[in-house]
Amino acid sequence: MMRTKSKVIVNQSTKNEIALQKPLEEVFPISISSFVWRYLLIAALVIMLAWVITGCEPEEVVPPEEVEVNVTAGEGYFDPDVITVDLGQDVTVVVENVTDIDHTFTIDELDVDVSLAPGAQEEVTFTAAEEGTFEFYCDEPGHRDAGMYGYLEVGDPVAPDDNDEPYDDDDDNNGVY
Ligand SMILES: [Cu+2]
Repeated sequence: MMRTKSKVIVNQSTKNEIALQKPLEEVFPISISSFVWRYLLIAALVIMLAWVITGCEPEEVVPPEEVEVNVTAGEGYFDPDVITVDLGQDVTVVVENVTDIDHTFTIDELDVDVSLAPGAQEEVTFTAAEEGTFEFYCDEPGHRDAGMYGYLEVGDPVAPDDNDEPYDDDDDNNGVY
């Protein structure tokens, strides 16, 4: 009883499909279905490709345009001794000399050269326009060797192999100068 009933429904829908397909094929002698489907498939592939490419791109990180860093110039050290900024940032370094002798805060590559009187606090602003690692140091005689140096890392940081090794370790005076 049930089997007979469902058989009738199947037969009816098959008849309906045939009835719908026939006029379309008559109006468009070249196969309309494969023609349309080809373009739909290409469109779908283009959309998927665009989606994949967009998805694979790293998310754009927009760093703040300006950054301020406080640095202490002490007896034989800068603190911090590594400053990390993003490429293109305008960097303001505020250096405080906490000793009773003269120091400088110098970065050769960026034309930064600030003199620091005893107890003085000075600030210098520059643009981190180039990616890389740049040494900052004190230009007073002997101070660089004594440990008054550090590194400004711009963009993708390339840390020196050993930050404890000064540029010239020949005369190790253990921070005394
Ligand atoms: Cu110094």
